[in-house]
Amino acid sequence: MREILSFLPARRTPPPAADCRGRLLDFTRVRIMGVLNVTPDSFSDGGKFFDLSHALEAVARMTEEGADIIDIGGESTRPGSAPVDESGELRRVMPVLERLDPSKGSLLSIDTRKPAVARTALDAGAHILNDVGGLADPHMREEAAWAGAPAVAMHMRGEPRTMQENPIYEDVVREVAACLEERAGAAEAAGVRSVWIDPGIGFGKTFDHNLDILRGLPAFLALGRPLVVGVSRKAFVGAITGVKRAEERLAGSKVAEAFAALAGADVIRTHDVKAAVEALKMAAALARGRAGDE
Ligand code: HH2
Repeated sequence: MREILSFLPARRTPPPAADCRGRLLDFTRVRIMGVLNVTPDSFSDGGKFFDLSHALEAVARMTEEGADIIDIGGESTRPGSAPVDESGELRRVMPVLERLDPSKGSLLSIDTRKPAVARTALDAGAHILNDVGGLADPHMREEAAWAGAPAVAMHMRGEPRTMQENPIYEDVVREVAACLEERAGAAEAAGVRSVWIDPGIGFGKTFDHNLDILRGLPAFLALGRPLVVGVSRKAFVGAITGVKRAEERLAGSKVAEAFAALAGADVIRTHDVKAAVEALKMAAALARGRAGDE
C-alpha cells in the first residue's frame, strides 16, 4: 500500500485535450476505453460479439456504463494468433461501424495494424486509430494524419505469433519508453496531431516485464503524451491470481487498472466497463481523500 501511495505525487498536469475529429476529449480524469472484439478467436471473448446484433448491444451497454471510447477490433492479437487478411478484417468491423452514429455516444477507435482497414474505418467515422503495431508502418501514420485523428502507438516486440517466445530486455521500462518516444516523434513529424502512447502489456513481455512496466509508469508519463494502459483479463493477471478462464479475471484486472490509474494513466482499455468505472471512482476518491467529486 505504501508503494501505491508513493506513486500519487507522480500524477502530473494532464496532457492537452485531444481533438478527436471534431469531438474533444480532455484528460482531466482517467478515461475508459471499452473493448469490442468482433472476432471468432480473441483470447477472452472470442466469438461473443461476432454476431452484429450482439456487437451493437455490447456497444450500447458499454456506452451506458460509461465508456468514453469503444475500441473496435477485427483481428485477434493474442499470443500465438494467426493474422487475418484485409477483406476479412473489414467484413468484421465495418458492419458495426456503419451502424453507429459518430456524432454521439462514445468515441470510436479502430484497433488495427492495416492501413486499408484504418482508412475505411476512419472514412466511416471512427475518431481514433489504435495501432498495436506502434505506428511503425509509415502508412499508418499517414492514415491518421490524413484523417486528423489521434493515434495510439502501442509497443509490441515481434509479432503476435511469436512475441511470447522468450522476450529479453536489459531494462524494459527504458527500452519501451525510448521506442515509444521515437515512434511518437515520427508520427508527429508525419502530421498526427495527438499521439497517445501505450507500453503494450503482454505484447512481447514476460509477466515480470508487465509488472516492471506498471511500476514504471512515471517514466511513460514523463513523455508528456496521453498514456493508455490495457491490462484487462491478460495472462499475467491469470498467472498471479490463479484464475484460468480469462473472462473470470475480473478482480485481478480491476486492481491492476486502479493501480495504473493511480500511477497516472490517462486511458484504461478494458473489457469490463462497469466494474472499471466503479474501481476507478474508488481509486480517485482514495487519491484525493474525499468521497465527493473533484
Ligand atoms: N491489447 C489487446 C488489443 N489491443 N490495444 C492497446 N492500445 N493496448 C492493449 O493493451 C491492447 C490493444 C489485446 O486484448 P484483446 O483485444 O482483448 O484481445 P485479442 O487481441 O485477442 O482480440
